[in-house]
Amino acid sequence: MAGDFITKHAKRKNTIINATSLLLVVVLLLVVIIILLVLNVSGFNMMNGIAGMMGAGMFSSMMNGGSGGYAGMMGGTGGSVLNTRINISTAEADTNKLPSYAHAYPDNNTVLFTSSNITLVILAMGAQRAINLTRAQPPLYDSNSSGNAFVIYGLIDPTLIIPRDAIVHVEFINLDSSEYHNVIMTATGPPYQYMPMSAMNGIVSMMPIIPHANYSGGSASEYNYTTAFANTGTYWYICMYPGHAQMGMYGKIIVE
Ligand SMILES: [Cu+2]
Repeated sequence: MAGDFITKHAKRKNTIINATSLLLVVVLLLVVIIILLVLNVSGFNMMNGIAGMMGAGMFSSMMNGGSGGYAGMMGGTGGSVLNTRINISTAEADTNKLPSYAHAYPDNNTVLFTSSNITLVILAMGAQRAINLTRAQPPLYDSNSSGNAFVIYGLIDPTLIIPRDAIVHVEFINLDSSEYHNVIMTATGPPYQYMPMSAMNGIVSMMPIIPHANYSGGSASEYNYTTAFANTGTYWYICMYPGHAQMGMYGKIIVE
């Protein structure tokens, strides 16, 4: 009888200790979560943090498999590099350096490429900044001044005409002062949802979402990759950051 009592008492004491340590763990976890939230709110934009994680972690490692490149997996030529020390004024000047094999037609917002080896400089920024920089007009679907845009050889979200099987060296530079961007190429056209996952159907090339430029330091993030279109037809270049393609951050590619 006495033994039974001692065992019961010990068990009860154990339960109390277990409950106390569980409570301690929960409180500790809550404190950590609160600290993380406070850091997020004061330190940096939470969406950017999540998109950055999606970009650098999910897209890069899952899709690109490190340095091999998604284009390589898909039969393109692959290879990708992230450079975070591109000078902002150099990048702005690059958009007006039209290569000899590229012809820009502002009247119908089109850039025609006539080479089988193409360098495609793509800048990302706010739509109003794109207008100020190029003095060109965005397409109607991207004319909301609070939206975002691509600038390619002095035009805003132009239609690109590219020969089939041409090797396309994409030099993507994020010139935005506050938003993350990327550029992917896909056979799926608009409309796009807030999370533009439909673009994964017919995907041609993929890259991480990269950080905005640092204007006080004068530098921007650049990401280079190489791709190719094996079939003629209509494709699209779009930004995968949540909401951007939905608001018009995309353009058409005609492969012929
Ligand atoms: Cu974007």
